[in-house]
Amino acid sequence: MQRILPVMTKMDLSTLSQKFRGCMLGSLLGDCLGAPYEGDSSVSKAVLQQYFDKIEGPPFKAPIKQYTDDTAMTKCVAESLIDCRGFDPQDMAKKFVKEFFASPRRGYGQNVVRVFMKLKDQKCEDPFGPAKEQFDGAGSLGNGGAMRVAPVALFYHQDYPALIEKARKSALLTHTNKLGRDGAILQAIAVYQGLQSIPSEGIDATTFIKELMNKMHEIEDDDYGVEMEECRPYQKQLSVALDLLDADGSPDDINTKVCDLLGTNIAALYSVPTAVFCFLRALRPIPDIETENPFRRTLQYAISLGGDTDTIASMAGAIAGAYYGQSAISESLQRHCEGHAEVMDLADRLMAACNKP
Ligand code: AR6
Ligand code: MG
Repeated sequence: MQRILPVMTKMDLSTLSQKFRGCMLGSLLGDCLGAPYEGDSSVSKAVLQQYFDKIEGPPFKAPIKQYTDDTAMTKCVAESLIDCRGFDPQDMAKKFVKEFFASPRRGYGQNVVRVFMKLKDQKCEDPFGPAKEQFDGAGSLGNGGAMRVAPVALFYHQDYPALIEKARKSALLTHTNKLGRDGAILQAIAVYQGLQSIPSEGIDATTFIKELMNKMHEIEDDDYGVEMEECRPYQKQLSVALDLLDADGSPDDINTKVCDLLGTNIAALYSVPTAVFCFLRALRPIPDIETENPFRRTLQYAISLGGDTDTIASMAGAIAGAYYGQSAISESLQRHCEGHAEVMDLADRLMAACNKP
């Protein structure tokens, strides 16, 4: 039976390096290539086919596709883990603040900006404080914690309990609502599972999701509050994803259900399970997406759903990249994206840092 490896087996270093690079590049490419379509209700598959064919085709001169807050913050997370040899909340908060004030127009969420301002005022003395005050104390439930968490999953891939704890804490710097926080944990686990799975052995999508549900069962508790229909919302959304993977119906009907039931918006609950679904659905061909390459298929499919295209494609790209590795990611696609050499270098340094005793 195809399987997810239950515990990290020793992977040879060149495979691991490919996967680190794949993850960081996947996250970047999803962000850069998805950003032009952010906010569209859905994107025509024909338009996207042309867009990807052109970018992947013979070199041509075109403005480079800029990355957004997703990558700006992912880079900070990676740099901080490298510099501090692990998670240091104050250092990470300082890097977020420095990056935001150096380049504020990257499409940050409307409210997270307040966290950066407060952190700046108090010189990051209490790095977890300002996030707790968001939304009158309810905390942000946006996908901003999840969109940047991939480097945490890479860095702590040899220590699963630490991976969970640091994913949680890295999210809490800006997102204290359980939904925002647990979305980051789910995304970190999905990257971890992608990293551990071997493409030549294949992935069974059902097993992958059930494994995520089991792991989220350990994370989710039942005090979400009365407004939640379900006590374990991420497990519920993952079970919806599981059903949709096998759903009968026309491609358009299924896509409508994916958008309606899984969601494509900036809430972590309605975007992280969607990203996981995109990765798993793209393991096999998708009607009207013409490519042999399942990494590209993942991004093309994620963007076609519309909504928060850059972040959903970035999260799906991070999982897919961690699974397929750098060699699956076309260099032409990379060349059109701002910062591609930089994130590859970050991937290498992240791997060197986490393998140091
Ligand atoms: N109650 C009501 N609305 C909320 C709540 C809440 N508790 N939490 C979040 N929102 P923010 P992010 C809504 O600012 O998560 C960018 O495109 C509210 O409308 O914490 O870092 C990024 O690339 C708020 O403005 O930012 C991400 O894709 C919005 O969610 C995305 O935005 C975003 O929450 C989320 O960024
Ligand atoms: Mg976004």
